[in-house]
Amino acid sequence: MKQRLLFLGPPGAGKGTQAERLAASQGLLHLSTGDLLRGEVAAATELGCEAEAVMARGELVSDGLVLAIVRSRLEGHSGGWLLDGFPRNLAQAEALNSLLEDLAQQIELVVLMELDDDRLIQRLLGRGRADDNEAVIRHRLEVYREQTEPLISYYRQRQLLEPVEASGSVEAIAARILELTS
Ligand code: B4P
Repeated sequence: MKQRLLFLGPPGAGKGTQAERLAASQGLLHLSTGDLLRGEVAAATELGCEAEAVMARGELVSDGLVLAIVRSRLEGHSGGWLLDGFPRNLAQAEALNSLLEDLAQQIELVVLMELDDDRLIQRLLGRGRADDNEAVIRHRLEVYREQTEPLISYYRQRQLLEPVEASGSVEAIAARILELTS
């Protein structure tokens, strides 16, 4: 079983849903930068106050903030991990590479969850989080295309990328992912 994984994909593809499930069943540390940022917002920390307005607009929080969060969680953790929603641009991917070099660890698999825009929008409208109204969702999709999609060829070139069709039941998608990680 692969122990160091990234989940990549557009907003609403189900990264969080699948990551939580796989991490629990395989005993991996689940690091969702979205969840961690929402935790900071809820606790009204300095970082949370900085992140709140950016997230509400559907834009990406600054690389420095996100990196500090990821670094503090990965340092001192010796087991496997699953990064969900991070990296989200090339600068974050490069920063992750140097962090992993420092820790003498390597990514073993990048799971790309693929779903068409209509279904992404339907799912997110159904979820109804604070940043899930249609205008913000469309902006998040644009941000994904511009900033996150370049990571697909980045990880493909490194022969780490495995695409997964993210439609169907949660169980069916989980089974597809499990097969890739075994
Ligand atoms: P995230 O928290 O990462 O959330 P997401 O991409 O919108 O959703 P995800 O793909 O995880 O979908 P989910 O499982 O919830 O990002 C939120 C914001 O945080 C970003 O916009 C940004 O501002 C900030 N941020 C996060 N990471 C950052 C970073 N690295 N750098 C900078 N900023 C960062 O599923 C969505 C819905 O679909 C749910 O309602 C779920 O129940 C449903 N669903 C899941 N699977 C389904 C299925 N098979 N069938 C039907 N419905 C399904």
